[in-house]
Amino acid sequence: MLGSGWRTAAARMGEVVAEVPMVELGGFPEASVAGHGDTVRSIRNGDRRILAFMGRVHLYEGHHPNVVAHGIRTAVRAGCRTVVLTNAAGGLRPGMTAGQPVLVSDHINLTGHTPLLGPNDDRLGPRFPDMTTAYSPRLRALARAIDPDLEEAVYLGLAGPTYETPAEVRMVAAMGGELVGMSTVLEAIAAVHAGAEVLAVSLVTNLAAGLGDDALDHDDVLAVAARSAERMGGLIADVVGRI
Ligand code: 8IG
Repeated sequence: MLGSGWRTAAARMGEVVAEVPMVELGGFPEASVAGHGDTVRSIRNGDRRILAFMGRVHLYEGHHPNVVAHGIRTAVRAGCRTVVLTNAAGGLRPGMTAGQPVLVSDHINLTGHTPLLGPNDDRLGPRFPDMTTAYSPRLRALARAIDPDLEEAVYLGLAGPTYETPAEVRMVAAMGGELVGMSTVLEAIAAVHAGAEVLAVSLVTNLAAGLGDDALDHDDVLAVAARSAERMGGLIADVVGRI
């Protein structure tokens, strides 16, 4: 699932054998302005088959957590056993810099939501999923073997769409959040529930509000993401090729 700044990575994953608008698959929301025309690609990479979601649904767009998780559940039902989540995020840990990719080692879900409310469908997964190793240690080790400079950090997920106030940034840091963003945690929960192995990679596009010199601006975020696209594309394609 390719978030902001990561979409060009799909071009390096292999041969595209099909590309379908998500809305045509059913269960996905009508294209919003932001997510206009997002597609899913079926990619062949040697013996592997990759489903690349060229964009995602966010909670802040007003969608139910089950809609946010729908792509993950669709992929797992289609046979995917590994879920790779990418995102852009704010960095809190001292020393982090814009343009740096970071492996997510764990998360704190402060969105106030989960895609697991309601009766549990035992065919999909357990009522009380274990989250001890939600972000696969095996896949993180594999990614670090490819790029030894990769750091790991705890991702704290908020609903957004506002960036944090300075007081909220202090709260996030006090709670142990080292990356902060508006995606990923609900998808990771749905993937773990469904029995998939999860790898998540954040692209630090900005230092969290108040930690950098400037006010946060979405265009700056996109500019950093665009500059990092090449490295991110290579990284994710290499990882996916070796899973
Ligand atoms: I890119 O600083 C990106 N997404 N919540 N805070 C939150 N989400 C983000 C940020 C950030 N940067």
